Amino acid sequence: MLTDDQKAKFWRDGAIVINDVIQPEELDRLRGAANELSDELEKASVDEITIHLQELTTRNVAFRDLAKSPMLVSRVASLLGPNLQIHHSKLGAKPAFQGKGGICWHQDFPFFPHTNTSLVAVMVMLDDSTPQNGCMYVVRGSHKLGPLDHHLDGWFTSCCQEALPKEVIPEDESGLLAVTPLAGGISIHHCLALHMSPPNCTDLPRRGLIFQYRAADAHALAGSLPPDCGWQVSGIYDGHVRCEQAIWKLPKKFNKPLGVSEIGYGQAWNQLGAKAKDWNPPLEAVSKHARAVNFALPAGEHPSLPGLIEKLTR
Ligand SMILES: O=C(O)CCC(=O)C(=O)O
Repeated sequence: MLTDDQKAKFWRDGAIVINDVIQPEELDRLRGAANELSDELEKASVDEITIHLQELTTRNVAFRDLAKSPMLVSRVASLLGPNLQIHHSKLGAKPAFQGKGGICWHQDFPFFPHTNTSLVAVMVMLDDSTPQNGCMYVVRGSHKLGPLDHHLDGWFTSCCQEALPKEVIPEDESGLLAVTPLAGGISIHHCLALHMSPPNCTDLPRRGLIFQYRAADAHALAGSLPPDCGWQVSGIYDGHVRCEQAIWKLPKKFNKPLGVSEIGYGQAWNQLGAKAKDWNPPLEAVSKHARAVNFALPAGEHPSLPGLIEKLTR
């Protein structure tokens, strides 16, 4: 369970850090399980970029046990209620030393919109997370902004493209929460928290196990789902869908020619009958939202904290 103070901090900032959650023997077991994935990480070029190796709960029973453990689930239940499912899970591995692996400013929700925003990610650190090795930074309070646009020229970019309202731009570094759990600690961040992480500038990798939880009444607006999506880790699923009154943009993934799987998460999003598809103007013509701002990180750069804030203001 979270304390009242932890809950208040989470709902104020959009994220919290809790140390000493995983006992040393369990941490060894999880590191051993993660080491077994090193070939896969290498195949995925972990020396070059941060790899998010998906389907973590299917890869080792140690990860499955952890996802369902009261250590994590009871804390998430303090925020989202007792009926909880996994949406997806992954190993996040940031490359060592070479100043690589930066992740631009983004929210998680626009990647996988649901009927409501009762989703949080728990990151369990296998290594200490520090500013030097590319810890996550969250714009405090940004989860209250609602979903921001991550599209450019009609295509989903993975990076927030929207200028923030003035009142939300941090005046100084205190407006950013550095998410720095030590190994065995966890962070929990809200699906709308605007966050990024700079490159790793140490000679050691930085690994975290990421579990995306959702309230059981949050339904994904998607037609194809991660393999562990919908796994009930606590409470019940009673068939109700809770819909928040708001406007979500569906991520139009990857710049492929129209008609060749332009919708990355399946066809349930399709709202066009066979004839209307021919009669309508091309999708680009109606969904183009080019913005002046792109929060992507230049490759190889380890920006200062004022530099990170500047990226939110441009
Ligand atoms: O690994 C990190 O530092 C950031 C992870 C992240 O941004 C995410 O999972 O959405």
